[in-house]
Amino acid sequence: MKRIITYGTFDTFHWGHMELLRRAREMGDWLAVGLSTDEFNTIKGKRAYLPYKRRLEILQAIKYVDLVFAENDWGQKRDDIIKYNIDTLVMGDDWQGHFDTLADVCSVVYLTRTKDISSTLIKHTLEKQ
Ligand code: C2G
Repeated sequence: MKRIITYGTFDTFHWGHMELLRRAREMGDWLAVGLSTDEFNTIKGKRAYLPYKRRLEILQAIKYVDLVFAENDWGQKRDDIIKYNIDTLVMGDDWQGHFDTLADVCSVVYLTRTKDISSTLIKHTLEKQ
């Protein structure tokens, strides 16, 4: 049973997020997602359009996702990987290299970001209306 983990805000859920989750899930048998809380987004300098509760409900409805838990800070990944007995951490390649320090507890894979879609683009389009 190959267990995969990934993290993110997943605001205004879109096919770029879906493609990341699909490819991550297809690398194994089980996928956990660390979902950034609203408080952690403040630390990340991000303001999500949707509150955590809504973003959680959306991710829980995605067939590629087996577990969603709160991501509260940058430093919890190592503990999460051990707690959930993770084989592979998967992130989009905008994070290329950022999590290589975790390579002693799991493999780390960066997948190509899906082009021409982002939560920022969606939010800007929404705000213009
Ligand atoms: N993503 C993607 N293609 C896009 C947009 C996003 O592949 N067009 C990927 C990102 O690379 C990331 C995941 O989808 O792996 C979630 O994206 P965000 O919600 O923007 O995540 P981020 O704010 O980068 O948070 O501790 C890690 C952070 O929580 C990651």
